[in-house]
Formats: sequence, C-alpha cells, structure tokens
Amino acid sequence: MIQKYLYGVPFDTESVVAPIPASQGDPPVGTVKTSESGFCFACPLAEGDRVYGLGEANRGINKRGFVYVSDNVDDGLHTENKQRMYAAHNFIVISGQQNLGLFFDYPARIRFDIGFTRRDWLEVTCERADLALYVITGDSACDVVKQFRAIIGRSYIPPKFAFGFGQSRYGYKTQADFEEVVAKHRQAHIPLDMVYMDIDYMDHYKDFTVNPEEFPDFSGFVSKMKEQGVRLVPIVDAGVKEEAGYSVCDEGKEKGYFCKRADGTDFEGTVWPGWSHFPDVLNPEARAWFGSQYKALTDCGIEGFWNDMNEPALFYSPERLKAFFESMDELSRKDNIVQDEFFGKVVGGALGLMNAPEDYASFYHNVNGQRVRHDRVHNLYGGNMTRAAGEAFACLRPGRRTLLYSRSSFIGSHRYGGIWLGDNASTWAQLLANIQMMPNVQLCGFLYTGADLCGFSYDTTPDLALRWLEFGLFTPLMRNHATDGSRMQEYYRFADMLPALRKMLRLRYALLPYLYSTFMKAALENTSYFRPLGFDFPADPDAREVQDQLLLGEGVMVAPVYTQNASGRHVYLPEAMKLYRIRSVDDYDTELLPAGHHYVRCALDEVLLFIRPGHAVPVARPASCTAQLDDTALTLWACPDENGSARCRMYTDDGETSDFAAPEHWKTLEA
Ligand code: MIG
Repeated sequence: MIQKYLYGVPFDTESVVAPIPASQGDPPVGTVKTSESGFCFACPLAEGDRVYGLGEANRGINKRGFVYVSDNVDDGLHTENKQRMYAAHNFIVISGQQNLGLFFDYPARIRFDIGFTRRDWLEVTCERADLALYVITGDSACDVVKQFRAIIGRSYIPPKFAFGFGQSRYGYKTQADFEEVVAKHRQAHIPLDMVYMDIDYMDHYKDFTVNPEEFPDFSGFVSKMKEQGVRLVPIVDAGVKEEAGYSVCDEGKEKGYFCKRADGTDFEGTVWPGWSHFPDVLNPEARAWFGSQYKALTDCGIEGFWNDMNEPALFYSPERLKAFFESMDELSRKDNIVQDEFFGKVVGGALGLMNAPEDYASFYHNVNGQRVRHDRVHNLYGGNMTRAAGEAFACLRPGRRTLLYSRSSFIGSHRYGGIWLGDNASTWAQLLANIQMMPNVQLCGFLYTGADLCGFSYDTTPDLALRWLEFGLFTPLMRNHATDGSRMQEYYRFADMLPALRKMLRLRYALLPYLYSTFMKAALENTSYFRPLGFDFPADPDAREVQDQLLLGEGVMVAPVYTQNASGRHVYLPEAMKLYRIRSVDDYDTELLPAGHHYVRCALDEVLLFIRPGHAVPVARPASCTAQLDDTALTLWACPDENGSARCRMYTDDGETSDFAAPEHWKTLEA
C-alpha cells in the first residue's frame, strides 16, 4: 500500500509518475513536525531493523549508524566520512518486523540521520516544510521496492551494445589516441564495444563541438570505428562556454535559456571552458532547446553520451573570486599572518570558492513562468540535464535506444538515463564501496549503473584491476576509466595479468545472455538486478547481515574478492548452491555447497559464481563485441532442484529498437 502526505506547497519534481491521491492526517508510522524552521520526520529503529536505500551514498548496504545528506556535490574524494555525493536518492526501506518504504520527494538539501545521533532513532530533516512524503508498506523489502519502482516509472533501457565493455580515460585527445586504444584491444583479443571521449575531444571544451584539427572528418571517423564494432561515446558537460560566435552560447543568451542572476543577467560560473553559463534545464522550453543541441553529434553517427559536471560543479564565480583576491590583497599587506588567518582565509577561502552555497543561492530558474532560486531545487539540476538529452533522443533518434548516463541524478531521472558512480579511487575500499552501492542505487530505479573499474584517481595495481574486473563483469555498465595523470590502466598494459584479464572480459560476453535478460526483466517487471541477501532471506539472521555478497537476478549469487593478497574469502550460503569457480568460460570447476558458512578458495585469476537451486544460466561463446555475440548457441550452467530440473527465462531482442513488450522476446530454457 502506498500513501502520500503533502506538506506545505511542494515543488513538482516529477519523480513520481503515478497519480496517487493525498492522504489526510498523519502517516501510520513515525511523527512529522513541520514549522517555519522546516520539516522533521522521526521514528524509532528496532535493534534488528536494516535500512536500505539512499542509492549513491557512502558506507554499507545497510545504512544504519551514519548521517547522509542529499545535496548534490562534485566531490571526488569518496572517503567514509563524506555525507554527500553527486546524487539525491531520497528513498529508504526499513526492513525488520515490518517493511516500510519512505520516499521524501523534496528538491533541495535533506538530511538523513539513520542512527547517527542515537542508534535507535531515525530522523529526516529539511529546511522547508514543502514536500511530499510517500509511505509504502509491503510484505517484504522486495515488495516495497517493487511498489516504489512502479510509481516512479520504468527505468531507462540502453541499447545492447552498452552492455559490452567500454574503455575510457581522461586524457585521450587525438584521433590517433582513439585508434590506438581500439587497435591494442583488438590485438590483445580483448572484447570492446565502446571507447569514451572525455572533454579533450571538444573544441576548447565547447559542448557539442569537436576539435576540428584533431577530427577533420568526425562522421567518417565515427563510422570507421563502428565498422570495427566500436562506438565512440562523447562526454557532454553542463557548463556552456561564454564566447561570442559560439552558437550554443549566443542562442542560449538570446532566448533567455540560461540560469539568471537576481538582476536578470545571465549567471556565470567557471568550469573547464572558463566562464560558462548553465542551461536552465528546469525550464521545459530551455530543456528542449539544450537537448536539441545533441543533434550536432547524433548527426555524426554518435549513439551514446555521458553527461558530466551537472551537480552543477562550479570551480568559482567571478564575483567570489574577486572578493577572495581582495581579501588576500589585504592579508598580504599585513606583517604577520596568524595561523587562523592562513588556514581560514587563505586555504579555506580558496577551497571554499568551489561549489559554494552562496553561488547556488545567487541564480534562478524559470519554471513555467515562476522564478525559482537554484538552491531550492539544486538536486534536480543534473537529472534534468539527463532528461533534456533523453527527451531529445526520442525526436532525434525515434524508435531507437541511445546510450546515456549521467554523474548527477535524482529519482525521476532514472527514466531517462543511467548513472556512473563518479570519481572513485584505485583503492580496495572503493571496490567494496562499488559492491555495496550497486543494490541501493538500483532499488532507487537506476538499473544501468557501474563504477570506474580499476579506480579513477590514484594509481591502480594489476591485482586491483583484475579483482575489480571480476566484480565489474557483473555490473550493467562496465567501463574502465581513469583520471589524467594516473597510471595508464588499459587492460592490455598489465602484461602479467593479461591472460586472466582477457578471460574475464570474455566471460562477461559469455554471460551476457543471463545479464541482459536479468536487466530487461528488472526494467520491465520492476524486479531487481542486484539485491542484498536479506531481501530473499529476511528470516535468516546470518543472511541479513551479509554486506559483501549480492544476489543477481533470479538464479545467481556473487561473492567478489575485494581484499589485496587474498586467495579466497568467507561466503555465507543461505541455501545450498552450486559453486562455479571460473578461470574462463571454458575452464572452471564446480562444487555443490550446502547452506552455511564456508571459506571458499578463489585465486587471483578466478571468479566465484553461485547458482541457486532450480536455476540455470545461459552461457554464450565469447565474442569480440556484442554485435558478434551468438545467443543461439548456448550452454547451460545449472543447479538442479530436488526434482532434477533447472530453468531460466531468457530475453532476446534486436538490442536497438524500443519494442520491448512483445512476448516473443521471452523464452524458457530447461537444463
Ligand atoms: O573535474 O572530464 O567524473 O569521469 O574524466 C573533472 C574530466 C571532470 C569528472 C568526471 C570524470 C571525467 C572528468 N570530470
């Protein structure tokens, strides 16, 4: 059952698409207090309650014991102390004696104290008491999530090539750079479907342009790559460079489609291109206009994009930079600077220029004629940039699927694109964070998700690259991405690991029939791709505790190794399962393991896959790209139930068009 409670005058975020009548009175659980100074929802947490959700957020699968803030920010240091990240996913599920979903439909900063102040207490607070609260009750956590997914609308479905492997690096610049990446993968017999283009492909970081010197015939280059089975996937940033004669800038200014200051002039902030304007993607007209700009690239044959810097990230605004310089000027004339001044004014002042709340409070959106200050709807910005592109593709590429994912998001934008998990680091802790974030992000609607494999910042190591791939090969979005200046980490660079890396990438393609079917099932039936063990085994106290194994679709459990120098790990089996210890699609051993606690060996070049009783996994021959994959010649890996049978439901389609509903896409395979 779903109940909706309205407080004050909520902003229409369009997160929820189902019409739900508002209930009167108080929610059946917790207490709500509203006042001039804001909104507060509070309820006790029983000792055994787990709290799932919040999507892209730090810490474990169970969010208890910390405080989380939805206030989208570009912060590339995802350490455990951080309370906020790039997204606002304000949905939690409290699972214990009862199963309760709470969705706080609110567009600005909101704080979730989940047993931080008091271990047995949940408190959700925001500054203005203008919001919709959805309360969902159900038989199980799965049931609650399914109901929630139904009201927020169907998750975005990418084309099939997006389930292949993509190579990326901040720093690829020239046509030769991209050609080399493709050639090296092909030479090393590593499958490849996409190469990502980071900001350096643009002409001076101008959105929807291509550096004309490096790419004199961009369309020709795009089709040449496609002939080799590789899609080029360019980045698009939120900030539009201020430059007379640049049509996107000129037009946006002329039509009034950029965010404006209080005095009506166009707001300026600095990002990669220098002074930039921010398209008012909350204004439907401006959103349509910005979306239509993608045509410049789809006209060249581009079929996929990633949207970045859309929290929106601000390096600084001219006003505040000037004020900072003035204060430094004053300081520099003093004979002696005390430490408070050094750390507070110099260091703090410089760092405080970035993503400053004062800046977010200084510009406005035009939402259907209403002027809305940015900070009041801050968390909707990135997701509406995704929406701009998603809506535009429906016109630019009718009937066809377009790859799209974003860094910033809110619940609602899951209908238009996926997300990647932002600037992680090459550490083992971040591999675990990736594992733990997946189910929570997906239960908020973002099915097409993955993290930068090997890690984005710092230098990766060959074993981390391999272990991370052994988890990444199960994630819908599988991309190796790194920052400029870090160790080169294309998989073909790791000579000693190459055979194992290659086998794991090929394994991904072999497993695509299962992974793609699971994804389509999850998207079309509001079921899950990854989920915590506690979802299926709520009565099993040991299963409820598990935070480093995931159920994957109907028939599989994964238990990745995420510690350095480990050649195995502890695995908990809530039921008997068949273990496939896999070195390659052709080289594995199997073992039927009884329910219970096990220490399972898993050498560096091995991956553990557990099949649940009665289930089968269709396995294809690996291919060099998704287009080459033959999903008619299948082997079945299986764990028969007590009647000796095992099956799976498999989905197949052309992977390009949007006719998902046809029943002939489905067939049942029996082992
Ligand atoms: O401020 O485009 O998260 O994936 O490589 C950094 C350069 C901007 C942040 C993205 C990252 C990308 C990088 N971008």
